[in-house]
Amino acid sequence: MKFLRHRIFVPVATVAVLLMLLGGDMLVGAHGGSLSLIHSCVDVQGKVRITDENAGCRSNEIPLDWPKDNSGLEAGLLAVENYLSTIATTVATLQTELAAEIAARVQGDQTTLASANVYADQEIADEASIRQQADSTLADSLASLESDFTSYQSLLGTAGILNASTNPIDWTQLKNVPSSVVTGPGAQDCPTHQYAAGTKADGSLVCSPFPIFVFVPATAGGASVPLQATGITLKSGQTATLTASGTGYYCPGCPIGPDGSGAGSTCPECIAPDLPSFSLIGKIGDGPFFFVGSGPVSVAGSGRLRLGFNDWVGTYDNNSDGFQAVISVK
Ligand SMILES: [Ca+2]
Repeated sequence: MKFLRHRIFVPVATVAVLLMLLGGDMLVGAHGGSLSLIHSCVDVQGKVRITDENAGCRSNEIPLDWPKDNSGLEAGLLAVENYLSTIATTVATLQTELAAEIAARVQGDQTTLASANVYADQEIADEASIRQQADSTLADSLASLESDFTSYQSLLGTAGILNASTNPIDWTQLKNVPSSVVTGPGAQDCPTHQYAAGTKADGSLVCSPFPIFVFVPATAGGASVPLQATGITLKSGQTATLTASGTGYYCPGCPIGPDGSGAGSTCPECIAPDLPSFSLIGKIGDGPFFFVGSGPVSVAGSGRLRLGFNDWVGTYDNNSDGFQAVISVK
């Protein structure tokens, strides 16, 4: 037995691992009942346990049988040794493969983690970039709004601007705007010999001494340009006195003064057929057109005073320049 222990000691140390790994179940077996053999079980430490012919080996043992005359015992031991050696080799291979698999998985996990970190970093960077862009856009919008607001504040604080026809703001669409801002101030609201030059945001008037100077473009009265507002709203009993000068063009290369074709002449094709062609004309409220020319001419009525150019209907688009009107109200 000393010899047997020595010969199988080395491999069984490894077999022990395999037995533990595999639970030893695969090596358990009965001895087949042959009475011509000596039956034994060899444990993982190389100890031989003689058994009867029908016994089974334990989970940590392998069966070993040899003839009762001991013939073939050496061959059997060699077979066991070879078998254990093979198992040891297999275990070593499995251990190597297991170590490689573990290393590969660790490497794979590290690679995946690194990729995830790179992806996450990129996502964070992208998100930060988007946020920065949004912040920048918002800042630009706020700056633009602030600029617009400053401009509107300036408009609100400037006399004569709120209800100007050139003002892009439609005050009639706004809430809490004083009615005088929307309709325009009346001349009667200012002291005698003064006119309402404009309205402040609080509805109070800005009054200025007459006369008022109003430029009337030669396009005023056509389909695309309304009659020129003067800012004057005449009340019954008031009289406006107008004079005018300057040169308008009723076509390219066609200059004309405020009298047009001359007092007393008519123009059936014009917007005011009974008045001289290409002359400065006026209207109070919804009343009829009246001739202004170079003036002076005094008119009375009730309503807004507006001025225009008496061109042929549909021929205003080729007009340019215009007349300077001077208006006083009493
Ligand atoms: Ca024309």
